[in-house]
Amino acid sequence: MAALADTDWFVPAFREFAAMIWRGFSLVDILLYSAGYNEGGAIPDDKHDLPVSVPVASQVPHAVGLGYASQYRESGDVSIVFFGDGATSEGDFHEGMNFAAVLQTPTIFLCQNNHWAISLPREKQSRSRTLAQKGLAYGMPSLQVDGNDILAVYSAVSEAAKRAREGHGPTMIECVTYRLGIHTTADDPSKYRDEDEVKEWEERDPLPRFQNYMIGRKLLSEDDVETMESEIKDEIDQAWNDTEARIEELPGPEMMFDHIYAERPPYLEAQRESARRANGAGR
Ligand SMILES: Cc1ncc(C[n+]2csc(CCOP(=O)(O)OP(=O)(O)O)c2C)c(N)n1
Ligand SMILES: [Mg+2]
Repeated sequence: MAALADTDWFVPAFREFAAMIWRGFSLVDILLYSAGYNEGGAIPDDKHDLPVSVPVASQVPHAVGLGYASQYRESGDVSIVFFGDGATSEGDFHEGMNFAAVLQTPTIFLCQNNHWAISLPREKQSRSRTLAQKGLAYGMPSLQVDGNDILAVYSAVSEAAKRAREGHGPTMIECVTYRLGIHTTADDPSKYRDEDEVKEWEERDPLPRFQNYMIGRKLLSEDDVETMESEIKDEIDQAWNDTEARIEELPGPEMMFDHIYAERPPYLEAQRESARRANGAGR
């Protein structure tokens, strides 16, 4: 996102928290959303950001539509959409890619190939030698970059954005990376993958790698790192305290019954009341 303008359209999947922080989302909103409160996912009207999209690849056509609108209105805005290796098997991905290439929309398709779609490994996801070649098949410039090299990704996105702004259409960028952590808090990767593979990729973790690069170039000192880490830790602790305070003020699980029926049928009203009481007792 650092390579793009605030007015460009940011279309995330569910793994873009760093990009969201860059775009100005507050930690409290991010934590609130992750704790199950939609209030944390609300986007102010003047922002060119879309909310988190959980249904895999469903965000791809949205980004293409935004690019198409930008082209039609000649606003000069680029749209960028994030998705995973698993998403490249979904219909929405293929429909979006084809539409973008045919209409030459200013759209960047940013694939985070982290080698896993929950428990499904990359080699069982697709027979294609690279994921980037799927973009070539649709007729758009496509490239594979080292996704753990921050500067390589920055450079690839900058070039794609320049092409899009000059009217040369979409680009697909496959960032080759690895999901070091668990997929979600309900996941146990030890059931399906080898610890040695994880260890190998830990060596290529983009954060220490970029930090070492900056220290080597004397752009950052060990002291700076220590100060920043302690400031960030405080910021996170504060954000979590603030999030808990916000949660206290919000309705509990009974809100799942809201916004479904204009007038709630009696049996849902009873369930809602029971959820409200159970939640109150838990607090
Ligand atoms: C349409 C749809 N099918 C299944 C799921 C369940 N699901 C959530 S994430 C995920 C895997 C996604 O893999 P990938 O696209 O590689 O993204 P990653 O999580 O690795 O970043 C699946 C199958 C979903 N959210 N949406
Ligand atoms: Mg993946």
